[in-house]
Amino acid sequence: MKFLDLCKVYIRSGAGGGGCVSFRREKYIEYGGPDGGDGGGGGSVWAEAVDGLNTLIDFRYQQHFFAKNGQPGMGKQRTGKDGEDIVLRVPVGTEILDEDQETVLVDMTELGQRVELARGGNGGWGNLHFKSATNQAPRRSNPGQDGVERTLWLRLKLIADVGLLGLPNAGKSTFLAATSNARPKIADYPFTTLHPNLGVVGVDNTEFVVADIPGLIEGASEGRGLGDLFLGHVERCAVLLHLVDGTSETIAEDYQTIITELEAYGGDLADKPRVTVLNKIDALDEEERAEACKELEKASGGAVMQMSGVAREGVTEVLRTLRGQINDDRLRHKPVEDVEPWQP
Ligand SMILES: Nc1nc2c(ncn2[C@@H]2O[C@H](COP(=O)(O)OP(=O)(O)OP(=O)(O)O)[C@@H](O)[C@H]2O)c(=O)[nH]1
Ligand SMILES: [Mg+2]
Repeated sequence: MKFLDLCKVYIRSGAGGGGCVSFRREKYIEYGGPDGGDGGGGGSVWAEAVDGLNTLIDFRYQQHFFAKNGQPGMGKQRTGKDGEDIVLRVPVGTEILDEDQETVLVDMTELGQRVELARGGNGGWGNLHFKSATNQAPRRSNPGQDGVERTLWLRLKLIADVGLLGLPNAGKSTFLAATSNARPKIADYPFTTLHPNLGVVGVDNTEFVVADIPGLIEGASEGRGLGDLFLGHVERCAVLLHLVDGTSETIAEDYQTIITELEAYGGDLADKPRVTVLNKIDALDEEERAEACKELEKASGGAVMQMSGVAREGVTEVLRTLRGQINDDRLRHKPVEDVEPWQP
């Protein structure tokens, strides 16, 4: 699955209906007076952040969103009907940008957030509205206001739930590739990953987003390697997954290097829930596994899980543990497919 993260939409709010010029005409009633009603207001175009979406794919198929015009006023003091509003349903985390693709108009970060993108035109006044003591038979009415036409961009920033941490070559990209549909570059040299990758990972009917970032090295906070700016991408994560290469000779130091960099980065990153995993256990025998695990447990002072991204050993357990650290309202639930397949 490819992440559609940028879409262009064309929106137009409805124009208001015109006011009406009309006079009361009835048998035996002289000077019936003006009775032209007002026009109805045009519909507005709104955006709303809704649950259960995680791509902008719907906007690939429908790009035009035009709200209805208001109906004109009519005689007998009848007001025209208002045009109906239109709502663009976008996933949480969508940014709405102006036509220049740079100005961010609004960032839809909260569930249920609603913004008006284009207001419908007001309806015009009918001549009933213009009657006064000195002008008892006005022959004027207002036209309705025009609608607003805009071209906008929607940009979805997937907010990752899990951030991957580790030295270069710890197997971060391999883990992402093994568990999601993302296809990051994987190779046995450091700094294979130059840009963060996102993938949607599914476990037990729930889904969450994992971010794979470039490896950190000692001194990253001072700009060594690729620096630690990438940690910004995992700042909003619920939990961090720290991978330690089990085939390394220096497991305890490897672990400590990352923790030192995390603390140097500042913010609350070092206080985030963290899952520590000994990776690449397929390359170790029983004895080596136990030894490496003990060393890592001692260094981290907490529980350590074992996994192999290549052999997919222990991967599901790690995913379940991560899932347990993510709030239920952050998790995306897979749509239940209980619709019967169509049959002739
Ligand atoms: N034996 C073994 N090798 C692994 C495992 N996971 C990754 N590797 C190997 O380790 C090397 C580095 O893997 P990557 O996934 O690119 O590592 P990375 O952490 O993304 O590295 P950077 O992007 O450079 O930070 C590759 O040659 C992988 O084949 C594993 O579970 N077992
Ligand atoms: Mg990588």
